[in-house]
Amino acid sequence: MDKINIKKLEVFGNHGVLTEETVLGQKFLVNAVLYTDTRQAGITDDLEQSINYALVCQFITKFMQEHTFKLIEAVAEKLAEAMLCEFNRLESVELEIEKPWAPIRLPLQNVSVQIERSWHKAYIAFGSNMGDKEQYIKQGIEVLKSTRGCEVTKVSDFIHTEPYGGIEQDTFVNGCLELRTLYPPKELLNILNEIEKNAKRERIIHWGPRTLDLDIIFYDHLVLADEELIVPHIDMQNREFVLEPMRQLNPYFRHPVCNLTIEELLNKLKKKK
Ligand code: PH2
Ligand code: MG
Ligand code: MG
Repeated sequence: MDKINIKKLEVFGNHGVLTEETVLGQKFLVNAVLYTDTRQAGITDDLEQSINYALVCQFITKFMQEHTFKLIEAVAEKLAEAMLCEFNRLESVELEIEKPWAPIRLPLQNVSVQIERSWHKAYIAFGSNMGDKEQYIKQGIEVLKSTRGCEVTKVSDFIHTEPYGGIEQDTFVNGCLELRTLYPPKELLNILNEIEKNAKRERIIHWGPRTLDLDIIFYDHLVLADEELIVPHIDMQNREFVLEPMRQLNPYFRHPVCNLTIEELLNKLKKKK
């Protein structure tokens, strides 16, 4: 992707572990790489089509003056999040916070922390088969929408499905949503678990009745498997109640392991039956 580079923006701030640092303040230098598509701005010569780097520099300066953190790690983390939420066209940011006057009583030239943070695209399947099923789902989606660092970009129709997996239980309402998120996979999982808990979800029977189930189906094209989380969802290719709503959202999304599109997976599953 294209980049806009900001080098050595000087900000006087009060970040530091030592009290003296938070009282007296010191010089910080910020390097930022803004990842954004500059093609349209390049063609039209229109600032509205890009990110105004003057505004970005003002934003960084104000943020670093109005907040106080002990660690430059925290300065970088919180500033990156704030920038990604503030500037619409900013897809990803590399941030380096330098502290050239770090008072460690040794002759160091410079010390800095450098991070990269991005928006990610995840697909979440939702399901409910207890109580007011649609209401539990709608409420869950509202909570996601109001979560900072999460934007719900698409929601499929709600479909009514028969229970899958051999446990006798009530019919389900199912669907999928597309999420733009700043959270890495496990933090996203924790957020979804928290929303399930707030919907009075109790984990009694594995695969049993639930007020609200929120499963990560895809996270970008990432492949991840450990005891806590498996992405893509390990059984999604066998579940029409996931593939059907996924087809509505993005039929040509390609499963990173099977290397088949949603549409191909769905056709394959339907043939099996
Ligand atoms: N979820 C399960 C088990 N079985 N069946 C349907 N129809 N819908 C579900 O969401 C579902 C299921 C475990 O997550
Ligand atoms: Mg599930
Ligand atoms: Mg689940």
